[in-house]
Amino acid sequence: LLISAISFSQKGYVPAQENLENRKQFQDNKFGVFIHWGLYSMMADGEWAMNVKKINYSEYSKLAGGFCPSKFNAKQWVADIKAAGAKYICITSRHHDGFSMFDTKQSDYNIMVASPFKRDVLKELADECHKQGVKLHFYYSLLDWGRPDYNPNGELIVKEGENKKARWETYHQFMLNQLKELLTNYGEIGAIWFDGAWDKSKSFDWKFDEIYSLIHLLQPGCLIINNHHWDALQGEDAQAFERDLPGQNTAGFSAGANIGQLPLETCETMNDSWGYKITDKNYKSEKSLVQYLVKAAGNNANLLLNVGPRPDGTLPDTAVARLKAMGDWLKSYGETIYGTRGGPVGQRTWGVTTTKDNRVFVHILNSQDKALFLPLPGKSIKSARVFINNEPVKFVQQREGVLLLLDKTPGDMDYVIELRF
Ligand code: JFZ
Repeated sequence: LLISAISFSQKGYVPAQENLENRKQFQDNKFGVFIHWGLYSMMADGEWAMNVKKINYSEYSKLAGGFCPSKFNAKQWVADIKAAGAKYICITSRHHDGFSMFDTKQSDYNIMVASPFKRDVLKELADECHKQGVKLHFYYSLLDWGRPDYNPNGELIVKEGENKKARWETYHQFMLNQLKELLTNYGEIGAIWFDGAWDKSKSFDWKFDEIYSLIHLLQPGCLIINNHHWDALQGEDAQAFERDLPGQNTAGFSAGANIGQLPLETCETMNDSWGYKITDKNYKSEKSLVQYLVKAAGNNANLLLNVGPRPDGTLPDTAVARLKAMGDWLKSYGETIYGTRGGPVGQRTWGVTTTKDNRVFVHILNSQDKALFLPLPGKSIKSARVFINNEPVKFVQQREGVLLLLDKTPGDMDYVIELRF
């Protein structure tokens, strides 16, 4: 396949049958684990360390010579992530620092050539994911702090005068070549998750048409997700919301994004960092993580929850403990999350609802009231029960909805009432 020969466009993009099936499965899966792992993990100060600390690029790249995550064990990672109840993994194939965590022929700045480790961790992870039935997504940065042909805005990387020599074409070709490798050498890939488009103005031409065409040509089922914070573009298969539930904009990233028709995904950190940060102990509680997953589901979105592995290749203990806790909760309550869609009642201060077939799950996350009115005009309810023990819940059917009368004040992490219609 000659990439240079690809010129067709995504205008009028019609997703292939397997793409539509993957979109449905993606939505059914509801919960994925995000992994930010790279040279920056060695600095233990987040994935932006080079930029934040204004480290010269050639100095930073020397980290590769010491990157030897001898405790990396793909089997263990996938087992821990499965135990969390997560159904997919999205891992950084190459972050903004430009270091490729896979066997690429497009640059020597990669784990096989520049590090003493010389193991293709993405390949090991891909094989293990396929073995254990977990979908694998690749994060791919559009922005590169090191390549002069990316023409970064940051003067700290590009020497004076070098900007002028930047040739965007070679960078674009480099990305196409790497994406071809990622979609050829690692079996079935669930999604490519782009990031970094926000580095340029909205009018900048990334030639997504060509990039997306290549991906859909190589793997028509592969979902394209782009964390650009705008409305979805032609050719994309799902819409990402960074550190916010769809429709919210508390992190200030998603102001330009309306909720579209595509599957939705919210990504969030488990502590306050994406890449490993040794001082960051600010882990969200088990309760707030479970509740965030529930709220995402209630808002018809997936949760992509991040962990930042240590430079030795292991997941931080607290992260593993939190994943385990979520998995334990999902063992009991997964039925009210997996395979559901958000609604019919939108998010309220007391919680959210999810739906599957003729059932509605009322997730009471925060309420001291024994009475709860659900606006469900025109719907008549057959039964209401406490999900976990099937005990009947009294209800009063009204024209505009149903009034639930609980025996006790809901106090759990998530008190779930199942309604049948
Ligand atoms: C991006 C990355 O920069 C970050 O390192 C991480 O990978 C995260 C998942 O995605 O985060 C952003 C995205 C957007 C902006 C800043 C950071 N922005 O719009 O300024």
